[in-house]
Amino acid sequence: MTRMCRFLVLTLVLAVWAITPALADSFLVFTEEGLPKGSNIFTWCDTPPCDVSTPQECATPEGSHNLRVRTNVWAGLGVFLNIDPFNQPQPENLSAYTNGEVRFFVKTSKDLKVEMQCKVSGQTQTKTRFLTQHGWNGLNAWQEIVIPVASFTTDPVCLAAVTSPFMATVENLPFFSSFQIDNVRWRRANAHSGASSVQVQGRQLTVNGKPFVVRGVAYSPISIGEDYRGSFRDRPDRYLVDFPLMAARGVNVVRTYSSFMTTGMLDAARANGLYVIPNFQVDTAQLGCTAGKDFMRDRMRETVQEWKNHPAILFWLIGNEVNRSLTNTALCSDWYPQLDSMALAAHQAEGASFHPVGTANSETSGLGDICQNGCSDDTRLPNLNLWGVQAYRGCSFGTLFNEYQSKSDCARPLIVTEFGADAWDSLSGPSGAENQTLQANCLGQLLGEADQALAVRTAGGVSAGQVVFAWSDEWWKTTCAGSQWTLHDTCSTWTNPGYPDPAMNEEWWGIAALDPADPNARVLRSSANQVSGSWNLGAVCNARVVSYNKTTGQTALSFNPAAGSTDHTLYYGPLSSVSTYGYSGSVTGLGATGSSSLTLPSGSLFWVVVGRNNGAEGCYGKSKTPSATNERPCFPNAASCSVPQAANRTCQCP
Ligand SMILES: [Ca+2]
Ligand SMILES: [Ca+2]
Repeated sequence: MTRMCRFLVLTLVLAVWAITPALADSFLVFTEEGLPKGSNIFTWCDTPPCDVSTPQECATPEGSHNLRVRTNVWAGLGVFLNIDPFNQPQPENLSAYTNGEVRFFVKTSKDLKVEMQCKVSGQTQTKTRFLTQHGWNGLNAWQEIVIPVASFTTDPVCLAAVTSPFMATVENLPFFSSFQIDNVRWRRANAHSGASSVQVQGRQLTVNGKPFVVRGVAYSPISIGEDYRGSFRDRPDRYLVDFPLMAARGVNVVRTYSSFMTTGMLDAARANGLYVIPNFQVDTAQLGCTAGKDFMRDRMRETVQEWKNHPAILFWLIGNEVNRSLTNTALCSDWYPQLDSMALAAHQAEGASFHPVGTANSETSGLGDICQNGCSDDTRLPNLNLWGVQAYRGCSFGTLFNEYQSKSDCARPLIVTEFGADAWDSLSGPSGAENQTLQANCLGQLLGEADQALAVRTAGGVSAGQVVFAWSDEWWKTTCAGSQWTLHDTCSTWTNPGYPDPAMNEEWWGIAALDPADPNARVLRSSANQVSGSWNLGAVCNARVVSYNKTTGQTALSFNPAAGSTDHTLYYGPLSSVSTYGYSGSVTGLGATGSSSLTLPSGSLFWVVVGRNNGAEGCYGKSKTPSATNERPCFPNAASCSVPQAANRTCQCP
């Protein structure tokens, strides 16, 4: 689904409600996503109104817009935080950045005065530095400047009450000179360790050597009354509520829509057994010049360097539906070569153990943009490791997976990076109604098809996983007349005849609804049960011996794979111990297709087959003898499982 990234700046943004600022690894001051929540830009110059604008230029360090100041004699601007109803900035605690730095890009022919302000005991304090004190090369060309926060001040009281994190002023200019600023942020070093080893093997992924299937949700940490920019700051108010609920549904991956991350968010993901797929945003205006492409690649490399060592990182997704807005010529000559060079830069930034790199394409011409011969096939994109596709064909994927399989020079895994159905049925009653059953049935069909397309599940399967769109409703999204961020609008902005209700209701795609009475409440829809039924580890059903060679022990099994599994293990014991489940050994690595060959030890045995995913096991099946749980004990015994059992496993067989 297209994300609207409107560039909003120079407008007074009023805080809808106050959220305690959380400490993050970067505090974004001025980026392509605008300004911090509740902040605004103030300007000053010799002859107001000051000529301050945000021109769009290809050769811009971050995205395609920057801040430009033009003046006669002197002029400047600053970002001021938490503007109150009296147009006064209010303090923000940035003391976490005491040992950090203020980073920004500047293009100027004159030295600039760079300042920050804080408010201590009602008194404003201004701390001043000059570019020449921080390595400015004096050229009128984009240069990144790094000013240690400590060179402004080391006073903890001041840093706990920052009212302006960045001001820039030029003085005594000749006529009509200008300066430009971009990508201003406060940053502090973070230290991560224990990166997960993520590999592409054929059409599959492995994590730390084990088969891994992406069972993900699209996640935008945005509350009622906010727009997409809510994702550009640390949101413990959202993720500490959402992540445990996701994990309980069998979700193992969170797919985001920005490369903005915080250590707190990633730690919370890992604590809940989740991996994260950050999404580096691509501004297609930067594809128009070499400098723009270089800047884009530099920002990607920087993201990888900052976050590669965190164990929650699964892989890098570059671009969301970039193919949607480009002609085929531009795709083949500008975007795909750029994508490959960014993938290479990411690999080089990590060394031999790099995380995979993929992109998420929209189905603009079916799968025509993917593995296009002579344009985006494996030969042309040697550094791309996987493809993402966002598929909205209705309640069935139709021939999507076969189409991908039939492509030549296209051997990588496919991940459905978005799919789903909305929960608003415009055909219900005179004015439409929420229809959880419609959404749940549609999603259930899609989940089943996606599961069958998995390479771990079906011989010849092309898929390494899928991402449900979306975790929660987004009240900011429609742009119909009268729609508001504080309203759950039901208008439709596009039509898709593939669905039973062809009206696509952008604000209703969540498997969790939001509650206007409680910002921390999530109301799980029926569709969330479809997700847990498909993704939470289940039991193996209909296990049968297809063949058995008494002399060699060679055995062929068939079984219905456990829901949510990526692999299976067989546990056996002497038949004489069956009444006590006295296991004596195991055979691992049976795969997840439900068809396995293995060698059993000699003698009379009992055995069970158990599903496995991500280091956890599912149900061992139900005992014939009713007991407290009726679930067979784990290996080697109920008191100590050799592999932990998934908390939300199910034991049902149809
Ligand atoms: Ca609908
Ligand atoms: Ca709305």
